[in-house]
Amino acid sequence: MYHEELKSFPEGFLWGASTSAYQVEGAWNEDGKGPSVIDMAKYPEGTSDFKVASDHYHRYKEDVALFAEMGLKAYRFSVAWTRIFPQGTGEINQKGIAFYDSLINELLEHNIEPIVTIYHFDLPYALQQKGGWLNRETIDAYVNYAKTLFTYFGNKVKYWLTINEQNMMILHGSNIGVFDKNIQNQRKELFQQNHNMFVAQAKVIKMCHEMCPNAKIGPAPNISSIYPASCKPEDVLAANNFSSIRNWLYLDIPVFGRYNSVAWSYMEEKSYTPTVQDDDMEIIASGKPDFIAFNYYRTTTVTKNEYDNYLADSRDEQPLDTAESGVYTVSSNPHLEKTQFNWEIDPVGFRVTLRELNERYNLPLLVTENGLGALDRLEDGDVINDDYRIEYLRKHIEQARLAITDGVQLIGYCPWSAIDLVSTHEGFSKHYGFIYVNRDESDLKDLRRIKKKSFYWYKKTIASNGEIF
Ligand code: BGP
Repeated sequence: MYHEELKSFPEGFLWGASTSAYQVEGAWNEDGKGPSVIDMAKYPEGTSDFKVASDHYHRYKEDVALFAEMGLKAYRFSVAWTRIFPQGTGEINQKGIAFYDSLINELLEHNIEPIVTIYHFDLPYALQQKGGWLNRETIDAYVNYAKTLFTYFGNKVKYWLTINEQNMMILHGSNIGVFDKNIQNQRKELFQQNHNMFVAQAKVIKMCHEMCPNAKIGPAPNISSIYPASCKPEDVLAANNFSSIRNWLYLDIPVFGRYNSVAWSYMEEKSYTPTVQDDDMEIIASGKPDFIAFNYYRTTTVTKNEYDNYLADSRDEQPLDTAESGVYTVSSNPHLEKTQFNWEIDPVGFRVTLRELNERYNLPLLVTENGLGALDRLEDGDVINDDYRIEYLRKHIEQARLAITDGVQLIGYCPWSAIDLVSTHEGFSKHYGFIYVNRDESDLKDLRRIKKKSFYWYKKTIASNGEIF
């Protein structure tokens, strides 16, 4: 549909930007912080670790002032579980509480709405050593951790996100650094971890509603439309399979309180089904989200899987280059351009994804990530001409507006990332931010902040409520 008149972005639209704790904060072992799985993971040689990252832990006031200058209405960040509970559970580390309290206050003073992710990949290592999400004690630890956040920050934070990209952790966890290869290959155990996370999430949603009646809470998976590579019915079926396994499994559970039937039958066929305890489904059905947050970078195209017992999970291509025997094979889409990091660019797919989510769940939607990773170059005079990023974001915002005109209830847009940070698995040179941080993979230089061209562009976009491009 080519609308002649576009609806405006709604009043109070959450124009924001995102980060996550371990990718931006640094100070990995300061003020009592314990190690997380991310701190203990091995990353490709030559890429930065997460020890200093963007040093946001020490420079958050300067960063928030820049976010305010850009005009952000919202800032989506995560709390590092190991700052609050260094061992995942036990005694509260008051210095961790003090840091986030001060960050939240700083945001509120600048009229920036905090959107808080409770858990973004960085499970406490101490819990991982006791079996991680396979051990149901982790459910209790997560609930206790979330309860602590609600107790301390529940009167200030209106938007909470339960778990970032649970689907990517399950389908891609060893690349992210949340599981080692052994765990990643134990598919049955993996889906048990998945189930336990669903139970934990539902408990926390319910608790949030009880403890913070003025707040809203939702899950934050990575959702993207799945295209069949051709109109061959078998390819269409493969796309349908992968949609259920990659996307709907993660949203049917919180929204409808049940397992997606195609995903469940896939798990049965592969002998991956989790053990579901007596009252688990009741618990799951009792924690309904207020909105759906999701991260969108690109669509995925699949064909019928032709191979027997073929399972691939390559490191080279992102976000998922996976195939499963008789289910689907991810392939590339010849109609789409790619980023320098080989990710397909698909703004129209963004509109399609927004519509699909709207039709399926009929809930308000919040985009918690969308953006372009690139090898930005600092030019003379402290200039970064990231026109490619502006182009990417502009096209996605245009499609978001079309989706709003289509009737989608979109409440906010928080691109990745507010400021440069360490990529999940491709180091510091893969820049995403509106604000440049002067360092490279190994040389920390002066870590000074420099506004990119996209900073000024986004500022104008926000000021005009998405009208000026
Ligand atoms: C998402 C994660 C983010 C972020 C982003 C970009 O999957 O939620 O943490 O890293 O992807 O990915 P990458 O850093 O691999 O380019």
